[in-house]
Amino acid sequence: MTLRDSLKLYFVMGSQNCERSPVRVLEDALSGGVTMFQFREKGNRCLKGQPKMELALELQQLCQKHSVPFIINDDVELALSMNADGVHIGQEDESVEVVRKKMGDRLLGVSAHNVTEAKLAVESGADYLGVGPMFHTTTKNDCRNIQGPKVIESMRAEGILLPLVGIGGIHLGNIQDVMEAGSDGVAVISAISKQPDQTHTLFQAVQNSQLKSF
Ligand code: FQP
Ligand code: MG
Repeated sequence: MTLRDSLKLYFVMGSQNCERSPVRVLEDALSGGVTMFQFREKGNRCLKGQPKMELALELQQLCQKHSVPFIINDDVELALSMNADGVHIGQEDESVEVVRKKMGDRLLGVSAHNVTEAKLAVESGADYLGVGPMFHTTTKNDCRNIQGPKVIESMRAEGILLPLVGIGGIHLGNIQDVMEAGSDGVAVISAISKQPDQTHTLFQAVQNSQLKSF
């Protein structure tokens, strides 16, 4: 599978996002067709230290069973120590160049909110971009202004060819708008963590809107 394929339905989650056991939530999500997973243990009621690492290891094993890339949010040291497939960092995290050196050939995702940030991330060695927030979201409390799918359109128009996913407030009803703007896939937290049994429906929606955009 190419990275573009892996980004189709990117599930981002930590224990703070789950109404039941995160292991069960991820199991259902993987069975439903999630193509990439990011462990984002962050915010209210999140785990730290040893319990965080133990959960990370358990979720990594599930991903390996399904041959789905396992990415860690923010925590580069944890990613290296457990040999994760990659990390995702944002504009407020360590610099892209430094993390690229630490990560070697592993995957490096970078958040970009506009064309300038996107170009800089590409030059600095990102493998893919997370672009958002696409829509209103209550999941991330320090979130930026809503960019809308148009920001993806403008990145493509400015010649950014790197694989990218939209994130932020994405659900069944707006997947098509994100895909038609030129996204390779969608990243979601709540749409799956609150309804893991809806995963396959979301996957179908990504697949269908992808066919239409060609
Ligand atoms: N895009 C993606 C994904 N994952 C993310 N975690 C973010 C964007 C946001 O550092 P950041 O990254 O701006 O905030 P936080 O560390 O709180 O998540 F690629 F999955 F689309
Ligand atoms: Mg971050």
